[in-house]
Amino acid sequence: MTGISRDARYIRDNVIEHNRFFGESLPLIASENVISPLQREMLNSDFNGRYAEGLPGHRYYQGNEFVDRVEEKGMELAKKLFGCSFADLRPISGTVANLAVLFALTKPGETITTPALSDGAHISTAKFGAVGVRGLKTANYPFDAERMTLDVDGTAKMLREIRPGLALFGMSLFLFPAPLKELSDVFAETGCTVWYDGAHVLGLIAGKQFQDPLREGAHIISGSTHKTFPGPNHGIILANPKDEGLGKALAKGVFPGVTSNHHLHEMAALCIALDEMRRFGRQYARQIVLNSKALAESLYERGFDVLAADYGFTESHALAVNVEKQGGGSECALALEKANIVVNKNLLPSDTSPVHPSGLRLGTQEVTHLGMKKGEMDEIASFFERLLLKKEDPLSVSRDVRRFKKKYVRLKYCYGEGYPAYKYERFFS
Ligand code: DSN
Repeated sequence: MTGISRDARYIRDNVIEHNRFFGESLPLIASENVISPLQREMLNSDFNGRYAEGLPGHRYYQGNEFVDRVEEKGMELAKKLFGCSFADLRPISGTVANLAVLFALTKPGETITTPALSDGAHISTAKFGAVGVRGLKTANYPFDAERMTLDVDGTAKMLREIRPGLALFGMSLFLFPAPLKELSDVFAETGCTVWYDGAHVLGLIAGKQFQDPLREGAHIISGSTHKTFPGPNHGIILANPKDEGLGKALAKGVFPGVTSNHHLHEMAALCIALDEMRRFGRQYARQIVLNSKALAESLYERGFDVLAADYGFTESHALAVNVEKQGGGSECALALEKANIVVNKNLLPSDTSPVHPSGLRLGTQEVTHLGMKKGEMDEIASFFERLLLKKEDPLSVSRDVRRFKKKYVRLKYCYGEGYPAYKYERFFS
């Protein structure tokens, strides 16, 4: 076999180093996760190199017999898991899913209502993100920063005044359920289509440990499939369309709207993830929420300014900490990385600079996937305390983090439980 080039070796070495780094670190970014060995097998299949534009049974290429079977099974699994009549597994990311919804349901120049970026909305709802690409205007809901959720009365008033065709809910800093039930009368009165960006909480919804948007007033859920939902990097749209036209419009928004091919290897891995969540989802999602509450409590007791302290901190996988007094989000995130703790800086309500925000956002979905429970959350909080409050040297904290992490590098809540989560498989020596 021909040896690989220096450049190829350089690339591979860096990927191997990345795997090693994550294997030795505490992954606490609220939008990430690791996947099961069976999903990895799908990613490594010949589906990667193929095209299947269109929907099962209505493709533009030959060679799709088995792809069609897989995608049909996945759509069936998604409909059952989320209790809906429409499932599209073709968006190749959460943002692409959002673009597809926007292409299906809006026209340039219209106004949609959304949460504000600084209150935790996703970048695709901003003018310089997907809604801007679609040429839309946005109006932001009023927010209750104490409770870290929308101000229900203010939002109701705003929806009555603006009467948007499309009202978007859902966040990237998603601590508490969106008040859909509370607003359902207003939705009916104004006739808006209610769209829920569930990227962050999709696994919690699948595991029945958060709100159930499609039963609370939402018509559409979009999302990525790799956060609390422990699947491949991909996207999904789920809906209970008000009429047949809505399902058709959504499907057309995806293809030919904003995708051509839909990354079939990821789609196959997503189908496995849907099945894994049917089997393991409840237990997994329950532990994620228990862990985020425990981590928030332990950080708070150690002296951190964890948001929404009077309201139980969080009901999701995520929590937010104001670290202004410890030097701000950027500085703290960098210090944590030196200690092998991976988090991201985050805008908090009233912040204006995304480069120097005052917050850190933490998520427990990946450490939960690795088998951690309440006791481990306390241990993690103690690393934060040593580093950010007691200002201990990052390298000495890092030594203890790496020692601690050695026990948590194998997957739970999936087929192949116990498989090494950060394993790198070599094909060349
Ligand atoms: N950028 C992701 C997040 O961290 O929330 C969402 O796409």
